[in-house]
Amino acid sequence: MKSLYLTIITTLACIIVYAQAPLITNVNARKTTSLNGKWQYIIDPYGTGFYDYRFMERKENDREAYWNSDEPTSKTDRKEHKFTDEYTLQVPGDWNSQAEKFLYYEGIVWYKKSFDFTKTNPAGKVYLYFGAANYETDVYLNGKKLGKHKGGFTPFNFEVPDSVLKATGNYLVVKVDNTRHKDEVPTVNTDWWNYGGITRDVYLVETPPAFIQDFTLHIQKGALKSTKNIPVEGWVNCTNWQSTHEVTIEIPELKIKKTFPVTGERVAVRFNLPTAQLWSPQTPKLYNVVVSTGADRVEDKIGFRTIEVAGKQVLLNGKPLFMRGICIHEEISQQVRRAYSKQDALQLLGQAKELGCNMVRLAHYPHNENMARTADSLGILVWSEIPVYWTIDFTSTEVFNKARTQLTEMITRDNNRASIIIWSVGNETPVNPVRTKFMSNLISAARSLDSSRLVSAALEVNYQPGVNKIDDPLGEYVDIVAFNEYLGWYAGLPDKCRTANWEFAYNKPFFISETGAETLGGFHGDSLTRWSEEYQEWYYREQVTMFKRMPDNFAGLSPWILCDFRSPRRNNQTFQEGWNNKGLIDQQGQKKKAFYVLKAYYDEKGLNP
Ligand code: GCB
Repeated sequence: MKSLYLTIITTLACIIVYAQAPLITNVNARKTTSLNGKWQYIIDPYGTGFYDYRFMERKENDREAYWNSDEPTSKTDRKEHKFTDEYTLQVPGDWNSQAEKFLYYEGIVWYKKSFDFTKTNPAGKVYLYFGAANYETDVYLNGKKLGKHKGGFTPFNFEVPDSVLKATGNYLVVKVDNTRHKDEVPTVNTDWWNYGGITRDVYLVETPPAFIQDFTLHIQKGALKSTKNIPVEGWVNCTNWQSTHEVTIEIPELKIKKTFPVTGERVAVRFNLPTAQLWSPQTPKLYNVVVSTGADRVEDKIGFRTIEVAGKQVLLNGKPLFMRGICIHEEISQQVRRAYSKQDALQLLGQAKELGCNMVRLAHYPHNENMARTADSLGILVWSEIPVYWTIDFTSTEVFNKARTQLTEMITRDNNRASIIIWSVGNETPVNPVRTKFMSNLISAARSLDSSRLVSAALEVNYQPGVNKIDDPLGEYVDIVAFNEYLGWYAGLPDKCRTANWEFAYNKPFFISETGAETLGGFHGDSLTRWSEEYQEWYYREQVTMFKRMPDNFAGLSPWILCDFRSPRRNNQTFQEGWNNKGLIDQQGQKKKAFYVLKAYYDEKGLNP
C-alpha cells in the first residue's frame, strides 16, 4: 500500500514539475527582471548532459547532469562538464549567427545563467518567462526541473517555487534542442533555416498572489454602427482570485471606469464607449487601458476596430479593405540572424511601409511580440500564422495537439493587438480528407479562442489545362480564401499571367498569400535571364497586370517576400548558396528593381483602394 502511495505521489510530482503555468501576457507591464545578456553554454550533440551511458534520462540529483553544479568538490573530483565565460551566447539571439561553428548546427545546447534575486513582495509569485526558444526547452533552476516546453515561436512560463529560488547564487540551466522531428510542428521539411537557441527575451516576472493573468477587449462583433456608443466586450482571466474581489477597467482618455464582480476564473465584461477614434492604418489610435483588482494592476495600449467579411468584401471598421501586403520571415538578412527586437521590427515594418504596404503576412510562424506591437503603433495590418507547413503528420492526434497548443499560445499572447486581423492555421497543406479535418478543427479552435478576427490558411492552386482553380475543400471553412501562386516562376514564364484564367469555387473574398520570383541582387541580364533582377522585374510587371483584371472579390495580396532569407533547400551555388533570394530587398539590404514595380502598384491602389 505504502509503495502504491509513493508511486502516486512520485507520479504526481512529475506531473507538477512538467506542468507549464498559464501564460502571463503583456509581461512588460509587470515588474520584471531581465535575464537577457551573456549566458554560458555547452554544445552537447550526444545529449550527454541529459542521458546516462545507457541512454536513460539522468536522475535529478545525478552529478553528471548538466543542470547540476559543474564545480569539482575537491581537486581529485572528476567533473566532465564545465561552463565558462570563454563560451557565451547572447540572449536573446539564435546560436547559428553567433559563431562560425554553429552555422548549420542542429541539436542540443545547454545555457547557464547565474543570478541573484530578491522578491519585491515576499508574498508574491515569481514566474520565469521565455519569449521563445527553438524548439524543445527543458528548464532547471538550482538543480530542480521547472518544466519543459515544445514549440519554437511562442512564449511560455513556469512558476518558480519559493523553495527553489535563492537570494544569491541562483544557477539556471536551460537545455535547448532544435533537432527537427517528423512528428513536430513544423516537421522536418521547411523552406527556411531552423535557427536554434533562446531566440527571445527571458524575464523573471513578479505578480501578487492573486493576479490578472490575462484580459482582452474588442468591439462586439457586428455591433459597430458609428463612432458613438460603441459596444465593447471581452474578459479578464484571474489566478487565485476570491469571490470578494472586483475587477475595474479604466480608459482614462475616454473617461471610462467600469467595475465587475469576480464570479469565477474568467470574468466576462461588456460596456459601451461613448465615443472613440477607431484604429486603422490611417489613424492607428491606441488607448491606454488599465485593468485592476485588489493588489494587482496592469496596463496595455489597445486599439479598437472591427474586421469582418460581408459577401465578397473584407470590411475594416465597416469599410471595404484592400490589403497591400508583403510576406516577412523573422530574419535580419544583412546580419544573417533571427529578428527579435523592437529595432528589428521597426526596420522590417519600415521597409514594408516604404513599399506602400498597409499589411504584412508574418510567415510561417508566430513572430516576436515586438512585431505586432510595432504594427499596432505604425498602423500596419497583420496576418499571423502557426507553422503547420507542408507535410505535417495530419494523421496524428498528438501532432494536432501540438499545433493547437501553438495556436493557443499565439492567440493568447496577441489577443489585444488591433493590427492582427487574420489568424492563419497553416501553409500549403496537401488536399485530402484527413488534412481537411485536421485543418478545419484548427480553424474551429481559433474561432473559439477568438471570435473577433478572421481565420484563414494559405492554400494551393489546382492547375488544370486552361484554368487555375481555387477549389481546395478547406475553402469552405475559412473566412478569406488565400492561395499561393507562382505563375512565371515555378510554371512557365511570366507572360503566362496574360492568359491565366481563374475560377473560384467560393463566393468569398480571396487573397493571394504568395507570389514571387528569385533573383540575386545586383545580378543583371535581359528579362529572360533567370536569376537576374530584370527577370524578377518582368515577373512583377506581368503579375500586376493580371491583378488588375482579377474579379471584384480580390481583397489583396502579400507577395513572397520582403527580404532574401536563409534556406538550406536552395543549393544553386551560383545564385543561391543556401539562400532563398525571392526578396524584393537583397542580402545587403539593397532594393531590387521589382521593389519599385510593386511599390508603383501599391501607391496607385493606396490612392484608389
Ligand atoms: C512557397 C512557400 C514558401 C517558400 C516559397 C518559395 O509556396 O509557402 O515557404 O519559401 O514558396 O520560395 O518557393
